[in-house]
This record gives sequence, C-alpha cells and structure tokens, in this order.
Amino acid sequence: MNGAESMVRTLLASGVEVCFGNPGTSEMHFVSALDRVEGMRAVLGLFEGVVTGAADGYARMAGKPAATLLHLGPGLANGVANLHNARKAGTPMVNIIGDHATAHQRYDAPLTSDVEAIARPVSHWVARVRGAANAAADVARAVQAARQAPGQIASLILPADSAWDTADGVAPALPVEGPAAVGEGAIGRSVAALRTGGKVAFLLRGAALQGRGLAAAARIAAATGARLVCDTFAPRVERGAGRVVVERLPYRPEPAIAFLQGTETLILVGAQAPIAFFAYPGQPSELTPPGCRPLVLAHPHEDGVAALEALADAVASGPVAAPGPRLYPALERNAAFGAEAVLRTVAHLLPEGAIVSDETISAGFPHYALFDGARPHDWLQLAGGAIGDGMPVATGAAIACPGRKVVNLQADGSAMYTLQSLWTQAREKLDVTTVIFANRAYQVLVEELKGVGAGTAGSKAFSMLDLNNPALDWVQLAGGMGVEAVRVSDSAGFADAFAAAMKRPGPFLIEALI
Ligand SMILES: Cc1ncc(C[n+]2csc(CCOP(=O)(O)OP(=O)(O)O)c2C)c(N)n1
Repeated sequence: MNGAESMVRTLLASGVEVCFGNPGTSEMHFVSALDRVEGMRAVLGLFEGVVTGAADGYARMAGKPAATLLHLGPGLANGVANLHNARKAGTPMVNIIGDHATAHQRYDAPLTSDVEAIARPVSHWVARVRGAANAAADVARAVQAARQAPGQIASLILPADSAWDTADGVAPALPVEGPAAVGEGAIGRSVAALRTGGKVAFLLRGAALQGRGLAAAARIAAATGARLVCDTFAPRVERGAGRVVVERLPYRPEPAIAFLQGTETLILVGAQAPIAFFAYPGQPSELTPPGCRPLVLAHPHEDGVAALEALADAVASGPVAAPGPRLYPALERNAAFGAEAVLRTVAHLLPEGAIVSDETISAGFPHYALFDGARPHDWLQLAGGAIGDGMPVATGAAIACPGRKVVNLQADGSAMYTLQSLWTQAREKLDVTTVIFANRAYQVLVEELKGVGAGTAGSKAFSMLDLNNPALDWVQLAGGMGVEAVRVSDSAGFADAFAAAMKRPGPFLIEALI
C-alpha cells in the first residue's frame, strides 16, 4: 500500500466518506487510490471554490467532515474564499493539498509555492506529511482536528513522494472530544439574569439552532418571555412549522441596534456579541445597544445545547407546545411579480424536510420571516460574507442528504462565482432546484454606495454594479452544463415552474426575471 492509499483508508476509518476534489499531476496517486478503495465517494468540482463550498454544505448537513483534494498552492488559493466561509461557519473539513515531491521542491518549478502560507489564514490546523510512513497517522490527526468543536478546517499538505512511496498501513481513528461542558458559574449567571425579571434576549448559533437546542430555548422563552435571536447570517437554522421562531438580527447597524433596544441582558450561546458587517462613517461597529450587558452562556467550542437544557430545567417546566403550521395561502396567479412573489410561492410550496441554501443577498433580506410558517426545513446561509457559496453549499447538502429536496435561492451576481456547481449537480444527479433572482445587478452595492456616503454615482461607477450588457442567459448557462432550465417573468409562470420542480427529482433551474 502506498501513502495515498493509506490516507484514503484512514479517512474512511475515521468516518470521512466523501472526497470533493479537483486534482492535478501531484495528486494522481491519491486519485488512483480513490479508485481502489471501496466506500469513498469521489466528487469532481470544476473549480476549487465549488470543491470547498460543497465540502462546507456537506458537513453542515452531515454533521461530519468531508475531505477535499486540491492541487498545490494555486488550487488551494482558488478554493480559499469558500474555505473562509466554512471557517466562519464552524464547519469541519479536511483539506488534502498536493505538493511537489520533496526532492523537486528546490527547483522552483512553475507550480511551486508556499502552500502553508496560503493555507494558514483559512485553517485552524496545518501540517505537512513528512514521508509515506507518516501519511496515515497525519490524516487521522487532521480528522481529529477538523472534528474539534464547533468544527475546524484542517489542511494537510501531501508531497507527491509521500503519496507514492510505500506506507506502513492504516491508522485507527483518533478519539474526538465533544464540546466542552459549560461551567456552573455561566449557567448560574444566566439563571440570575432571567430571574431578575429584566428584558433578556438570547443570541443563538451553532447546534443551539437545531433540535434539542431549539426545544430548550423554546421552553425558556415560553417561561420567561426572553427573545430568541440569531445572527443575520447563521450557518444553519432549523425553521418552519412546529419549531420555535428565532428572530433574525437585521443586517445594517441602525436597524440592528433598534431591534435590540431595551434588552438588558443579551445571553450569548455559541455566538459572539453582534458587530456590524461593515463600518459606516459615523456609525458604531458594536451592535449591542447602550445599557445592554452581553453575558456568555456558552462559547462556540462549548456545549450550548446542554447549557440551554440546564437553564430550561432551572427556569421552566416541561416541553412547550410547538406552534402549528402557519402556511401562507398560495399567491394569486396575477399578483405583481418580483422577489416577494417568488419567495411567497417558495414558502408556500416548500416540501417538508427541504434544505434551503440561501444566497439571495438583497432580494431575500426583507422576506426572511416568510419561511417561519413554511413546512419544517433547514436554512443554510453565507456565514463569511465571501459571495459564491450558495450553489456549492446546495451541492454538498444534496450529497449529504439524499432523499431531501434542496432549494437554492440564488442571487445572479453571486451565482457567477461558482456556477460550475451546476455541472456537478447534473453529473451526480443531485436533487437541487436553483432559483436565480435575476435582477441583473449587484443591487446590494447600489444601496451600499449610498450607505457609506460615497457620493453620487456616475455612469462609470454604475457600470461596476450593473450586470446588463450583455445580460446573463441562465437557461443557456444551465443547459450548457446539463441542467434543464426555464425562464419566467410572472407569478403564475413561476408558481407552475416551481411546483413542477418540487415534483421531479434531479437538478433544475428557474431563472426568475425580477
Ligand atoms: C468574494 C467576494 N467578492 C466581492 C464581494 C462584494 N460583493 C458583495 S455583494 C456583491 C454583489 C451581489 O450581487 P448579487 O449576488 O447579484 O445580489 P444582489 O445584490 O443583486 O441582490 C458583491 C460583488 C463579496 N462580498 N465577496
């Protein structure tokens, strides 16, 4: 067995079952090992941003890491933006990054680069395999690092000779400690805050926004009147009928501060105290309003779910009745068409157990609450602000959850960063319906231009924010990658197309001209 094969077998032994990749010459032994080893699914992405974004979407839904296979420094660099997003999301991921054989590195061949330097800012853990005999042990350590709570990016650089030389064998999975227990003191301080009768809000993130965490938060809210809030861009939220509603913090500083105004204690569960996405002249960076005290119940690496349960046991009685479905009626067929009409129809028709990958940017902000009444679903969004993760995240989520419909609500400008995802969806026959919000502009930046006080925009400035001339043709773009697509420009057309898409399995794209 060579080093590469020992790594693939060790990944499997450690519970990693999918490898998203875009390989080159230095990774050929790893590719060949994928072929020989039963049980590892190999998924090709035609750009590394697709590879890393899909690994992010996979892990958010599977609750465990995928591996990526990347080609030296430049391949890694192409995947960096979505590694950044995954790092911000607290996603576990194991990157295997090929490099030149050790003896070749001193020649400064064309693809030679400082791989560690590119990996470090987007990784919690970086190591280099120093010989095939170590390869299996190193990859076991990488998986262990990735699985450390709440989820880490582990990058392992694999020189080609460590892949092709003879290895010692497979390494066993290493123990993974779960999230750290929250101390009695932190729980006691939160109990005291709830008992003083002052206004309390919880800012929830991570596992606290799923299953048991939400159920405990619902009990606390029902017993004490505390508000439940999540970040504007929480990585994953379980939403919909039967689940407690978690309000979303507004995006811009002034509305966010107004939203929290009057809160005396903001209890943080896996979240940091809120800060503005950007600085705006004359506006604060911190969004915790004056007079409000942030109180940490659980840090991101701690067991916020158990802490919420302990808190609920202290201040509340048994489980609370979950709210019933509040489905919106179907939109009238001749209703005015636009982002709201699209989102109302999606919220109305979304099937139970769907996964929504939301990268709607400006189109979705005002209509987020529509989905609180939809059938139960998971909501995934861009946690790190580097646009271009909606399509890959949808792709990875579909691989993690076969049998569940994935709906990608996708702004057109952001879609263009990683549209190669559609090809992977076609090749892997993934059940993803993509809805393109074709406003043919970087609309949010038109608003930002005003927001930062950058003056009046002339035609040159607007040309940087306008996606017309030529207009993108999503039906052709999708068709060229093997995904069937339609273009719609009215409410009835969209409702018919989306209803049909929900009934047919496999990838499909709807370009909504909003
Ligand atoms: C990697 C990266 N590049 C650039 C940006 C800056 N940026 C933020 S939003 C945006 C345009 C978004 O346009 P679109 O996806 O069409 O959504 P819309 O604003 O029209 O709703 C850009 C370029 C970014 N956030 N991330």
